Amino acid sequence: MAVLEKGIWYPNKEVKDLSHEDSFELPKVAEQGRYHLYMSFACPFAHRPYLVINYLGLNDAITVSSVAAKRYSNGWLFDDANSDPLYGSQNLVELYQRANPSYTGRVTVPVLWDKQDHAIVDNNSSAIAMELATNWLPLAKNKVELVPDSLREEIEKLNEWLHVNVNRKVYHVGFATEQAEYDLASEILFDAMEQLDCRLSQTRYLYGSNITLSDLFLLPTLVRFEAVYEVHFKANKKPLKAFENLYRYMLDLISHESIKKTIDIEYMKLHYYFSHKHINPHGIVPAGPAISW
Ligand SMILES: N[C@@H](CCC(=O)N[C@@H](CS)C(=O)NCC(=O)O)C(=O)O
Repeated sequence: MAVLEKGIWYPNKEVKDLSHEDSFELPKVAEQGRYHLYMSFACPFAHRPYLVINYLGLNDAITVSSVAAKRYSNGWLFDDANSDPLYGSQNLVELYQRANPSYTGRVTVPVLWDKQDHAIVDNNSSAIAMELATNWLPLAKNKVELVPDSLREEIEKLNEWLHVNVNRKVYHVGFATEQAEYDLASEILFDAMEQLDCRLSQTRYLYGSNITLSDLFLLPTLVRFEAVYEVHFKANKKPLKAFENLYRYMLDLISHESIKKTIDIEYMKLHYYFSHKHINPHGIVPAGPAISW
């Protein structure tokens, strides 16, 4: 773990030692060309706003770049393949320090960056994804309402449930250090998967026949399951393929070219297997599994 505390970088400090974490609450306004999204192709949370940008066709309205796949104890880095297009920074810490020289908190992706004020607008993936899906719609080429007004409250509730029981829970499974902790996390995760599989036996997407923001919250975890979570995180109580409806749903979503192009399996594998030395000490990246989609 690694944190910034009053602007000073501690690569090996436990996050629980932090007395508080600063947040960014700059005013948000959609504006063509003004903002940049720093993300990582590996991170399921950063995948949310990246999916919204691609599905809605916001690519001309906002620029996007990824950090490097390999993460070391000193945090997210940039390299030749994935450089910082705005400032040529060496790592993400520099950007947080540039935005707020006395920042205290984790240095995470995604980051929504204001190119005009050289500032972080937000670093919360749920809030960024919601913002792009709603207030940025006028700038979108594909003007699909991912959050119809009549469903907004329900979508927010389901997104939170997905975050707690699926998107984050799979990390609790993978990072458990005691059997009982693993067993409990695995049970909660796979109960949630069963519930979702059942829901999707009745409906094409989570809310009927139209894709909503909730689908773009669930998908990032599903597309990482076979290549990473089943092996690296031992999230294999039941293979994803055996959840017939969830699997059909995942394939349906990725049949959209704008969604499929956001998925980079090789980058994901390199990131997870190489970077999590506490669960894969030699950083060996497995050859498989072969992904059939
Ligand atoms: N608040 C964040 C958390 C995102 C998050 O946990 N990102 C991970 C990568 S998947 C990260 O950057 N971790 C770095 C760290 O915790 O030091 C969000 O949901 O936007």
